[in-house]
Amino acid sequence: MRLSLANLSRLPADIRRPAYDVAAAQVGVVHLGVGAFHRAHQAVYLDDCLARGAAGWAVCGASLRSPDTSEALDPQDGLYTLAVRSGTGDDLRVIGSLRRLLVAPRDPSTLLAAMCDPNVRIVTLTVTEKGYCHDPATGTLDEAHPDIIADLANPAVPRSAPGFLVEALARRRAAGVAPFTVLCCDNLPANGETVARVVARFAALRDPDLGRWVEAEVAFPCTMVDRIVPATTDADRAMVAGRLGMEDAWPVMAEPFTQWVVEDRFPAGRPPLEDVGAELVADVRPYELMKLRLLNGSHSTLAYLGYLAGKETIAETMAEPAFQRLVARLQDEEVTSTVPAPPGADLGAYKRALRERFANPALKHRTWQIAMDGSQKLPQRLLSPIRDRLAAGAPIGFLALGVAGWMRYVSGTDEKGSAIDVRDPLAARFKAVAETAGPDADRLAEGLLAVREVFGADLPTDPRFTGAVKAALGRLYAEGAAASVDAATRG
Ligand code: CS2
Repeated sequence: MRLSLANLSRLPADIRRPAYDVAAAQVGVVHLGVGAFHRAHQAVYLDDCLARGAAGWAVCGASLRSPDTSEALDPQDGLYTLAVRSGTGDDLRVIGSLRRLLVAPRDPSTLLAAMCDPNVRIVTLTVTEKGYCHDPATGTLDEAHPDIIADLANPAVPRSAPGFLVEALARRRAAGVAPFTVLCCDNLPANGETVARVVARFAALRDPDLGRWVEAEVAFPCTMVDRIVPATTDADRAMVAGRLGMEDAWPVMAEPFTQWVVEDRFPAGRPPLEDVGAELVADVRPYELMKLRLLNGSHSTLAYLGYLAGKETIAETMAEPAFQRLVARLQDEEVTSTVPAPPGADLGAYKRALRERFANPALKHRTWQIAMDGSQKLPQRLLSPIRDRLAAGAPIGFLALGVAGWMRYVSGTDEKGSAIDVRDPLAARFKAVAETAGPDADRLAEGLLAVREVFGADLPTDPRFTGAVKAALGRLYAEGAAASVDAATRG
């Protein structure tokens, strides 16, 4: 038996299910990048909106790459299970907001048609940092990106997120349909502004007039999204099937915590998100800095150094006293001074909660998963706070240790001499640098510091930064990650 609309009534009583007529819900949101994070975050808020009677805000979810999600969920009428995992057990709930699934590479025109539906008033995105085809150091469109070149040459059959957004916006404009609001839900700095810049530039390259129209007419509110969502494993699928008494080909696993802070700028209308726990604010920036720097900055630091120390998951890494000290000192002594507290927020409580969230043993969040795409993540997570600290003449030792951990990781060889499966759009360049440098820490650091897309033009010329990173990388090679973290956090 498989999860489906017809089988909903066969679920055991302890499994929550959509409290509304799923089949009657209308699509009002197209989502690009329908992966686990979207399904454990925005889709849940929208499921709650639907349950409160906002029937026009169901989701059509598209994948820009693999057909996996659609193949798993189509036979289930788009239904899937959200398992919320804490120390006290797993709370299971079936989500119904995903009413339609599309696979962009298979059928780009159907996705474009869905984006042009006048009932669709918001296009949300979780395509990961690299999905915007931008330069991470400057936040501008990477005009040499192969997908951007392809989408400019053939705009009616896009591949990239900017390509789909601009083609759909241009078609709506031509048809006299008001533009949708573009809601980026990825962990980019100033995510709405960054995506606005990238999309307007792409549009201008197609046609300067279209570029001006996008700038003037399309809203790109900023958001801060937060929920830890590890990749689903076969053991998770088996657990869910056992509880449901039926198969779910792709449930999603999440922590209890969830937060969505949204800039309230939706000219075409929006669902009543404030009724379902989201925070609608005028300025997302302080929330974003708090989250990107304290949560994601610590996460990346734990991921690289934890992986090198032989740790499979973040919770395992956080079980080590030295790593607990690292997170505490990184956050308290370096990062907090770069984070303006959002209105009413208590940063001390936020950090304590974060450390508990990282330590949640029910979440098997792999260090390897978080280590992915470091070139796209480092700038906003570690390098921006480093810039702020340097400008203030303040020490950066723990932040630099995180950067050195990344360097050691992307060298592609672990402390036992085994290969690391480095996933990153710039992985081939890192590999070439590592091959030239061999085991020489200074040469590796110099080669990687020259990657302008990550470090920009300023940091590689600041000896306070390069000195701290080289010293930390030298110790990582000499002593290993576990001993380096231990030594760096004592005293
Ligand atoms: C993580 C994030 O994979 C990563 O890079 O740091 O996915 C993190 O779990 C989320 O941003 C939490 O909201």
